[in-house]
Amino acid sequence: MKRWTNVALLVLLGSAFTTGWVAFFYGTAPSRWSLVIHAASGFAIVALTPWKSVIARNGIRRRRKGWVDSLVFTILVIVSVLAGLLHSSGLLIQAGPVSAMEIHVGAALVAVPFAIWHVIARRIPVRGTDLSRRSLLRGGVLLGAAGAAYAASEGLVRVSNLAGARRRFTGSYAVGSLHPEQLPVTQWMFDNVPSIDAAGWRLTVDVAAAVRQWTLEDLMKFDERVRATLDCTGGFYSEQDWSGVWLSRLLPEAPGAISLLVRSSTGYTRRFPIDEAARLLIATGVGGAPLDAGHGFPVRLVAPHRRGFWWVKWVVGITAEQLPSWWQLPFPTQ
Ligand code: HEM
Ligand code: HEM
Ligand SMILES: Nc1nc2c(c(=O)[nH]1)N[C@H]1C(S)=C(S)[C@@H](COP(=O)(O)O)O[C@H]1N2
Ligand SMILES: [Mo]
Repeated sequence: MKRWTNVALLVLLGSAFTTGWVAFFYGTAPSRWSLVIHAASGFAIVALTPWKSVIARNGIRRRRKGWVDSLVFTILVIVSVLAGLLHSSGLLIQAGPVSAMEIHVGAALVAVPFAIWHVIARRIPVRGTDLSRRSLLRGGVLLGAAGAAYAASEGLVRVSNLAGARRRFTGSYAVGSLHPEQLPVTQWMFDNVPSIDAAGWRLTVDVAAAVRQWTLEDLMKFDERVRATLDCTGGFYSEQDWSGVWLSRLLPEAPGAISLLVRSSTGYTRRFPIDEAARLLIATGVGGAPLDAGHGFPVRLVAPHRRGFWWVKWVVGITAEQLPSWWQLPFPTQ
């Protein structure tokens, strides 16, 4: 049971980590599916506590080199799981300046090097019997129990009418929908709000070497609108009425181009399939008023059905390229 427990934990940690990021990547149905697997993996990790405690107690008694690191690792996993449960139940969504979701993901990220070290330092040789009938059966029982516990917890959240009952399929909570003044200002990680002078600002659209520069005045002549939901991976969403111009209107024919690189004045970029241009709004306003600096003045991208990190703010450049849209890191690095 000892070997089996450790191997199961390895698989479950990998599953929770992967499905968490898959859920962040999509703003549509795959996000929900991956969160079901995610939550079940998390519950299964918790369910293994009685067995893992025995292993850990033995290890700690032996004071093996690095046992303190294993304790730090344990604390990080506990913090991450607790923050995940607080977020999902709605018992604690925000703790001062940070959200439970940020703590959840932050603790998981910090735990990664500890997890790698733990598995290498305490490595166990893989054996054929790890895939035996009995091992797989145990795995099935564990996942069944974890799935049932997850379903029960969701039921409990609804019956007790906790805030968690009102979260979106991505797990996010509503903030200030249709009240643009309540829309939070948030960055992916380290970006700073630039102050941009509208008079000198230009939007450079570069398609097959035909470069066109748009002024804010040019763009303000359009008044195309969309109601869209900005769903931040920090754990909130907000529906707003955006106005501006569909990106496709700014694009001349682009033979051979298959993606669009949208660039912020800060260097933050995201790449989109060129076919999506008719569904991407270059927004100059929200709720009938111009954008403010925090929300992307003079223009920002509105990418309905995509998570917030695709909604590039302070856009200065759009380039049509022959690179596939997946030719980028899955998440921004700034
Ligand atoms: C939720 C994830 C995990 C936590 C919180 C955790 C925690 C711990 C702790 C606190 C110890 C005792 C201190 C030490 O010996 O360093 C330990 C020992 C150990 N862990 Fe883990 N661990 C986890 C996952 C894993 C995984 C994925 C593996 C292997 C694939 C593993 C293999 C071991 C082994 C072999 C020992 C040594 C036991 C002994 O010396 O008797 N652990 N773990
Ligand atoms: C390996 C570490 C992780 C573990 C053990 C873990 C575990 C959990 C648990 C137990 C929950 C609560 C599930 C529920 O009651 O609905 C949860 C929620 C969540 N986790 Fe993780 N998680 C980990 C890492 C991550 C990462 C790296 C991300 C994102 C990149 C992430 C994203 C989420 C999201 C979005 C929710 C909210 C789901 C909802 O409210 O429906 N998690 N996680
Ligand atoms: N240039 C730039 N654009 C950005 C970000 C950023 O860090 N830099 N953060 C993104 C993220 S993660 C979100 S959720 C939204 C937040 O938009 P808001 O501040 O208008 O609510 O902007 C997106 N656009
Ligand atoms: Mo975000």
